[in-house]
Amino acid sequence: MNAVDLEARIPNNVGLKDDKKLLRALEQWQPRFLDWWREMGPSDFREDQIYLRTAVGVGQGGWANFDYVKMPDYRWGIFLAEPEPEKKIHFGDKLGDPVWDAVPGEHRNVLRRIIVTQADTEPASVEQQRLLGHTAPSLYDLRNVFQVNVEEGRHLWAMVYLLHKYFGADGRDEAEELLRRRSGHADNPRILQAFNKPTPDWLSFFCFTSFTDRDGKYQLAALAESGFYPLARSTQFMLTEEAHHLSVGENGVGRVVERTAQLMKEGTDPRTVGAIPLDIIQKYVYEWSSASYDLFGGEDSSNAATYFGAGLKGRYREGDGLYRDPKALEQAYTTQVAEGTALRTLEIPLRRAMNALLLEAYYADCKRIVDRWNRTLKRYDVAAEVKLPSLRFNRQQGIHAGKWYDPEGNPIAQAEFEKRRTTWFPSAEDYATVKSCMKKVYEPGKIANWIAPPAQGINNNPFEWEYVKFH
Ligand code: BYC
Ligand code: FE
Ligand code: FE
Repeated sequence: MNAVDLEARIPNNVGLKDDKKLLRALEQWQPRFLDWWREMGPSDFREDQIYLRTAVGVGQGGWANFDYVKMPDYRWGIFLAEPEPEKKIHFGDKLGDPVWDAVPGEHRNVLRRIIVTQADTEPASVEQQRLLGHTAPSLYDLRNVFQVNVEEGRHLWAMVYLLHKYFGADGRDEAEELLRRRSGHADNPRILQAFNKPTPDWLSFFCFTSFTDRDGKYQLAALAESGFYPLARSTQFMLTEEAHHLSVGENGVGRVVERTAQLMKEGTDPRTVGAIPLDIIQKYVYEWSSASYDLFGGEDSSNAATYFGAGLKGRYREGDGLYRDPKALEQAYTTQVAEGTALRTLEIPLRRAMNALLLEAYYADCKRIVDRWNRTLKRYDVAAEVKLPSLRFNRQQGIHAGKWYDPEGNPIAQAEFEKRRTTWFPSAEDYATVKSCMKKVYEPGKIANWIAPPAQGINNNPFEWEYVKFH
């Protein structure tokens, strides 16, 4: 294990100074990353002091060091979690072999592809959130979106390091492409669909960090099991940062729900006071959760079987001994799919169902946060609940793509789906309503009327703390 080198131009614990060729390549990529950040990162706010967390080490506490920084001066670094000695591959066909510290030739292409797909989501999310600073509901929230942005930038660094170090000229080309694709661009979009969706307002942002970042958690967790050890160690460290992004989402939607519930209890129509009615919150949840389900790929996937068999991508918490068959050759996964307007049972050999298993673990986690939002509604005596749609609802990938279901997962006719579309998804008018609520509040301790203050501030500071100091 290398010590953390914080003084280097690229802070790292991967011994960059001893690998001159790699160091030179990354130092050439660095100014292009900064150009991309200036062009596509948060618009404005470059000269402002943001109360940010920066990694200074990978040990306990080392990754949570807080200080005021100007975003372009943030120290994007390359950090791998500590290796375990004599680590073995713990699933798939290579079960029991030592983990790889180099890329096995036969898996080079698939591994590169997984890493590029993972990498691509990181800058994409920064691009999607680019304008949000201008409408932040409080300084606390403003600081949070910037924290998420700089860390997604660091996640890009984490993947670009792997591409440069292990994939030669191809890896360097991919690293360039990562700075060229653009979220939502007609000709050169980001790879996965949810990362091309506009995120025009803070309710979208909170839904994104609730549901889409949560896909990130589950994908990273699956990669943290990888037999390609540098990838596993890299994603293990990314997960420490990811927890904050998820709490921003879960608490963010929770605070919107709370404000709406307060108003409903008082008998005030949220629309009349610049807040967001519950039916619009529900539509956003339908929209972002179902778009995020698609990020798991198909439920029946030969790619997924290959990744698992090769020991590249495991199940959620595969290493914790939760599964009785580490080769996943014995069982089948049973699910249901529409046939006309009925459901029929479908059996998928377990290895091919790895995406479906990960999606189920993710779904249970989403259910937990929605239940929490519903407890808030109940606390304010609001009878209505927010519903998490079925995994079959509104899918563009996998076994349900091209089929039609209502949010409960009942098969319906396409015409019926189209007819009810505007009752399930935000309309132009709904977006306009939300947009009309988005007015910036930059005074410490003040907050917009559509959202409740957080229960806690950052790093034991109160909500009233000056999380952003404008220049
Ligand atoms: N959109 O066998 P299939 C995060 C393609 S988020 C477009 O069913 P597979 C973050 C697929 O590529 C986590 N295309 O699925 C969050 C394949 O193409 P080919 C990001 C899609 O391959 C917030 C075909 O359809 N990380 O970190 O097993 C902020 C059939 O695919 C989509 C990863 O995703 C889609 N939604 O699984 C910041 C991990 N789904 O081969 C960051 C790396 C599938 O026919 N990626 N396709 O040309 C993977 O492990 C896999 O690529 C996927 C897809 C899970 C995405
Ligand atoms: Fe990330
Ligand atoms: Fe994230």
